[in-house]
Amino acid sequence: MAKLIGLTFVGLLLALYKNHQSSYQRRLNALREVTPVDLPNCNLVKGVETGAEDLEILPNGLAFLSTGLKYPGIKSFDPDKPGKILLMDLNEKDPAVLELEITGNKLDKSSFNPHGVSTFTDEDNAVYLLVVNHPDSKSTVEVFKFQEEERSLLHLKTITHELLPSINDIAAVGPESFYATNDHYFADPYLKSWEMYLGLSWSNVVYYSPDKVQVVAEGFDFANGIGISPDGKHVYIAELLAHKIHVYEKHANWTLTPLKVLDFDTLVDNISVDPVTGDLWVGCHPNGIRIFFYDSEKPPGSEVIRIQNILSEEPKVTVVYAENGTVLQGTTVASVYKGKLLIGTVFHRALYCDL
Ligand SMILES: *[C@@H]1O[C@H](CO)[C@@H](O)[C@H](O)[C@H]1NC(C)=O
Ligand SMILES: *[C@@H]1O[C@H](CO)[C@@H](O)[C@H](O)[C@H]1NC(C)=O
Ligand SMILES: CC(=O)N[C@H]1CO[C@H](CO)[C@@H](O)[C@@H]1O
Repeated sequence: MAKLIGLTFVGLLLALYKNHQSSYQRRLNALREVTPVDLPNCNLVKGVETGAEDLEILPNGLAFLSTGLKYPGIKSFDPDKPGKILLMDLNEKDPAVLELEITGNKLDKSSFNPHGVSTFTDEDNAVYLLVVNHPDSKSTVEVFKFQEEERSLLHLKTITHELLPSINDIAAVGPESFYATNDHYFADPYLKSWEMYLGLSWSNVVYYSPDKVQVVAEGFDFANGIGISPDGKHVYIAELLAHKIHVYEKHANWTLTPLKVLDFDTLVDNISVDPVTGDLWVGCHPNGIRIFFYDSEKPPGSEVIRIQNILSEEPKVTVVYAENGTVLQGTTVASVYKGKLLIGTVFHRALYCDL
């Protein structure tokens, strides 16, 4: 009898394991292969070799790129060098990148580890760059003022908060206020492995301002990119391991209510909203195993999708670019400017194409 119970117990554990194993494979989209989709005139951006995890393009064509991210368990081609913020002028014919010098004396540049970036432009046209930073595995948001003439960033402030333990991405709504997605990577990579493996969906979204900080959405299987519609009425959140994009209604008091959810066959990372058309451009990982377990023989591929009319009954979803990793590995973000597409990656290169 005892033996039977023992065997049943082992059987149960095996079934549980198998169940998790298959759900894990499904969440990571482990079996997906990429069908290539090409774009004309693609060029790798010179000077980007260690990632452009996030980027944002200002309406005047100046683009900020964060490079050199060190992320627990994820590949880095230069793990000993601090990260940087790069500037690219998309009005130039063959734009190159320039490292923005950081001025001010409160930021430790040797441990600078930039991740998500977001800009806010005030009524006097001053541009603030908010950067998620992970110095020594902590999570902070650094506020910079962009000095366009000097091509530098003046560091103004470091923001930390107990509700922001492990920030991934931010969407600025003021010089010191933003929505942020929290994953658990930096808070506790070990716990994160279990959370990821078991699909515990502990990830959330927090609204931060100097007077109020609150959780505005939760229960995500790895909340990643976040974006705001041009009219400021909707917030889009990418749920990486559930392959979903959530649309929320944004209220005057900054709370969010769920409106609709879109499903994809790819791991959706960062969302960039075209300020002119309102289209969403999403950098995606077609196969998550390859991004989380790097193998140079089977590198992670790249995929960029565009979503048009997201609020309508039938949004139009187009795969605009897809590639198996020979050219571009691990795309996280894509953004448009005047008929061109700039594509960034976690730890690899950046690609600039005609649309
Ligand atoms: C925020 O505004 C929404 C919409 O008006 C309302 O339903 C909600 O109760 C408000 N929440 C708080 C905490 O004030
Ligand atoms: C990726 O695609 C290219 C061109 O289609 C092909 O030559 C290459 O073998 C593929 N690589 C992998 C790792 O599948
Ligand atoms: C290009 C682009 O829009 N990137 C966005 C990635 O996501 C963060 C917020 O989650 C935005 O701040 C970036 O602008």
